[in-house]
Amino acid sequence: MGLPEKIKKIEDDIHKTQVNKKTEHHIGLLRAKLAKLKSEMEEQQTRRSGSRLGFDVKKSGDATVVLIGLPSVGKSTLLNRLTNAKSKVAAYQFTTLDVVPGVMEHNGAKIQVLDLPGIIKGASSGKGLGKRVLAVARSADLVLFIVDVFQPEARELLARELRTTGVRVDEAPPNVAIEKADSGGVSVAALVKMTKMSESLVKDILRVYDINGARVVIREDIDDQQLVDVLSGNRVYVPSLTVMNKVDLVNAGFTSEVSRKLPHRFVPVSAEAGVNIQALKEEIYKRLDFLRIYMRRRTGETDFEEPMVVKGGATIADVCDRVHRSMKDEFRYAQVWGKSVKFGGQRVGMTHRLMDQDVLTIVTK
Ligand SMILES: Nc1nc2c(ncn2[C@@H]2O[C@H](COP(=O)(O)OP(=O)(O)OP(=O)(O)O)[C@@H](O)[C@H]2O)c(=O)[nH]1
Ligand SMILES: [Mg+2]
Repeated sequence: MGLPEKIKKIEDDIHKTQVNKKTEHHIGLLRAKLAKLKSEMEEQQTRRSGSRLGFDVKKSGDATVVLIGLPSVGKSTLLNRLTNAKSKVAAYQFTTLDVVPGVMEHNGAKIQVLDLPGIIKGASSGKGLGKRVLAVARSADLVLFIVDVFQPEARELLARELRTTGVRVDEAPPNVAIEKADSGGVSVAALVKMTKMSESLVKDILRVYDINGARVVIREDIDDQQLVDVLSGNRVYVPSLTVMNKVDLVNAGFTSEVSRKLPHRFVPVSAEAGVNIQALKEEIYKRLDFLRIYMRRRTGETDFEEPMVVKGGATIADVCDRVHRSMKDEFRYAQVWGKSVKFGGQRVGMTHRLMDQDVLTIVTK
């Protein structure tokens, strides 16, 4: 049996099985098998096509934001509003056929924004340019879902297509550690009460992934799909923001009515009329979770005029990389004043995580 037949068989099996307490284990296991076969097939296809997936675009700036939406929702119009770019805009679908980059400057950060072709249902399984578009989203720091005011429910479709390609939107990586061992079977240490899956299902799913010896430490109440995410090792976790475009076509009452019905918060804008663009820029900036780091020279003056903008979670090592290529080799220690340390001037090493508005001195050899 080839891969497609195996996949079909499991899908049918899942479909046939009624979901209840008794079948939970069975279904969880089938889902794990299905996920593994699908990624095998994915690998096979990429090998065959021989080409790299995605569009050729060089990352630049402090962070990269991608515009994901159905055709004609106004992605290109919005890119042109947010940045210096001039992406083609037209009233027919699939106007944009390639990635178009632009740069948005906000609060001292240079943010790369990528306009992309529209995607449709089935994009992740190869419809249109879908796969290539979704591949670009994998390397983004933020996904901007663009929806039309008349079709806001498209947000779910877009997130589902991303999910299928291994992108987890607004989720944190599961707090689970799997330490492989050569032998000794699988042991499970659950540090929280597990309500969504049993220990035996954890063990069986590990077996699907050919792991027969390991220590699994579970620090979060995960389900079988999250465990599969950990095992597959190629999931990416990206935050998102939803933008509702074309609000100029409706009245304010309509917009707030729509927003009440939606499970997600969104930013209403009119890309064409230029409504609420400044607020959107601010939201994008906030969602990217930037840190402003003020560098202090060894002589004692601090440059409060031009902070270095780095991504949230950045360490001293990340700052070193930004200052100079060989900085890390010359590094002795750093001193920090601000929220990330207990006292001002505290000495820290390369792995220290910085916080917004920290003042930093790097002492080199
Ligand atoms: N009324 C109104 N029309 C808009 C707005 N933004 C875009 N449009 C129009 O919607 C149509 C599609 O705009 P595009 O920016 O080309 O849409 P797109 O999402 O890039 O489309 P594709 O590249 O085909 O996926 C054009 O006719 C735009 O003028 C808006 O805020 N309000
Ligand atoms: Mg376009």
